[in-house]
Amino acid sequence: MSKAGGAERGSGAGTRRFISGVVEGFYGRPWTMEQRTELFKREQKWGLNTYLYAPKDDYKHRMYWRDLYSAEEAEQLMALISAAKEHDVEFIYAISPGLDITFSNPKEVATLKRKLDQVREFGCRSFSLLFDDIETEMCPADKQAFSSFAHAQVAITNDVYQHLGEPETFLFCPTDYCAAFCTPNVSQSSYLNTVGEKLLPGVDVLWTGPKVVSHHISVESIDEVSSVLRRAPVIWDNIHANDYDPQRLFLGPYKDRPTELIPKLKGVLTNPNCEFYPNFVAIHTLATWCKAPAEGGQRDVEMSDEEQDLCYSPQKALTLALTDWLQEFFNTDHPGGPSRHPARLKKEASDEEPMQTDLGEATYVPGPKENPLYTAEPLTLEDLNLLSELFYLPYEHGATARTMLQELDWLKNHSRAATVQTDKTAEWCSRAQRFDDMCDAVVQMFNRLSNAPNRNILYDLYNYICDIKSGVGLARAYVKTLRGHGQPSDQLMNDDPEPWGFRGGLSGEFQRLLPGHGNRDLFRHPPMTAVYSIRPYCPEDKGEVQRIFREMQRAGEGKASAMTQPELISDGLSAGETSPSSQCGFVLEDENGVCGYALALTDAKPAAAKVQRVISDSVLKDFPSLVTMQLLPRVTDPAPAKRMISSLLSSIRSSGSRGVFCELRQDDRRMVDFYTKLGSFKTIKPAGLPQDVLAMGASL
Ligand code: GDL
Repeated sequence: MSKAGGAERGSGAGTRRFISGVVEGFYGRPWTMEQRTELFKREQKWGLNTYLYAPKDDYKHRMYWRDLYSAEEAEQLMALISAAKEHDVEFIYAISPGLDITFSNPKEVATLKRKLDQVREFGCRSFSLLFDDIETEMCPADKQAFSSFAHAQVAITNDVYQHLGEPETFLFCPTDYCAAFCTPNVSQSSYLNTVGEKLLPGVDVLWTGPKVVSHHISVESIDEVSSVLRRAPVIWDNIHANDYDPQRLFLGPYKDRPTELIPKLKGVLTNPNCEFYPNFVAIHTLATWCKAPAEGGQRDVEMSDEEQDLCYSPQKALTLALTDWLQEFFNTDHPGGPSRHPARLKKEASDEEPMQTDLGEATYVPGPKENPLYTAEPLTLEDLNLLSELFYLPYEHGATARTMLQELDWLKNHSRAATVQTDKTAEWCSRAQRFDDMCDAVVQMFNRLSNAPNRNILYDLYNYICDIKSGVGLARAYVKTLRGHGQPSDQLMNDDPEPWGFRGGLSGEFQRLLPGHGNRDLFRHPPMTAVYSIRPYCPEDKGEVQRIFREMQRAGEGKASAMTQPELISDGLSAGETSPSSQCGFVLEDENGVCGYALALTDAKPAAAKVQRVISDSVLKDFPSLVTMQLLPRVTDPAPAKRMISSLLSSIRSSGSRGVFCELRQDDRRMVDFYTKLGSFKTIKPAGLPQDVLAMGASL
């Protein structure tokens, strides 16, 4: 076999080769037989040597693991196994019996052996037993027969391994397959220690690193797990897996795994995106990583960043991958592609010569006063670079994505400069223009991708690029509104937005309701001085809320020219005389305790009556609910308060209310500013409002 640089070396075993390639191990729609065959071709071309067949939602791999393959399925599997052989790729057949197997029942063991015997008859010589993502509690029969879950799994694995004649490649995936799952930790995990001790030495163990989706995999972490397992692990890498979030796709390079790991591992298999075609980058860059010279240049111990890996540069590997991938987009050798390519691409289009279709007919040529034919601009390497940067890696956005987020954040925080002449106005305008240009590049990339001849790649990418185009469109419209250039249709906060103005569906709504929403965004705001948490208000908070209310009232009195401050409808709520409506209270805490609150009454009428305020029915019809919020001066960051009020507004909306209003003392600039900046609150002028009081309302 002609193996790549990384393929022949390995875990100190000398002659045993380094397993490198792909595990089809994700949840969701498995790849087709054609796609897998295509994968083998690519693996061979790029010097990868292994494919692990483990599609979670393939019936007979996991849920119905006992069922033998039908004649038709057998034929397909046999063809696949021979295709792998043809391309020098080792086909490993994995089975996941852990959902319901009774380990202690000999019939179950016999069924498992029978199933693997059948696959062996198809020509397969390498196997794997997977025990990931299963219940760890054993059934009573197994509890009686085995001293632990690890003992049960190891017994059946050793038995099957021997039954199959101790194949050269046999992989075991433990239930605790990453450090985060080990109790109390890797070295003291009794589960892993049992596996290390009892599993026959010819069986290799899969490991995903510190976490299920590991950001970094360090040499030390591999040394630690290898010593417990008593063998070098095979990494099952979920760095490019996207089956856990339908809005994400990973087109960044293989990264944050130092190449010094190579001699310490038995192999690396990547479990990539569910969509087959966009995995070009994931697999191509892994292949580049595997080829990194075994003995790189001298490393400077001070250099810890992965870019300092002298043997492998993620950025260079990415450029190599994207350059090759670009060619694929022009490939029409598949059903559904245009037949006239490349003649219809702009550059090649000729005005004079009628073009020939595959059928040899002359194509339509518009006359002088007729519509010109639609011409597609060809996709460029820059487009693919941008695409990769927008869909980079699970813990990192690409450079352009980071810049766009930073710029939008800056434009938002300095929006006053857009409407009022300040020393920042010129800078604001030029940065707004730059942001708009970046958004435009995303739209242009979308257009060129949508016109690319290879429809297979496009269709796999389509939902993602559509989503990012809309997301960027919203941001662009928002910047225009800040400038005062927005069209009514651009307004994000209008009363009746189209559904694409509030994105994310039900799952998005759940996320926005959770207090931690946004905390883990990869783009971080300038470091916060404090860590805040928001939690629902409970009756025990009454005293603290009262205290904050009084303190802020005193501060207001100090500022106000007149000693008496006008009474607000919400004062009774803040002072604890009235309780907030059910689910309509939140408190903000920092390390020193409660530092803010947001409370609401879904029906404002009784509270208004208490302070003898008559609010007209027409106002109450649009804004039936009342909110109040207060923060101690030590809360200088507006972000947690914004999250708190948006959680409160969501709760009020869930109660069926159409709108809310708040009353503010006119000299309370901080709160007036806060509500104004939220964007959703507008000043309203109900009759009978005391002179120094301002009311603001928001529709829900
Ligand atoms: C997992 C699953 C895998 C899934 C991945 C990402 C392993 C060993 N098992 O835990 O099937 O695709 O997470 O969601 O990684």
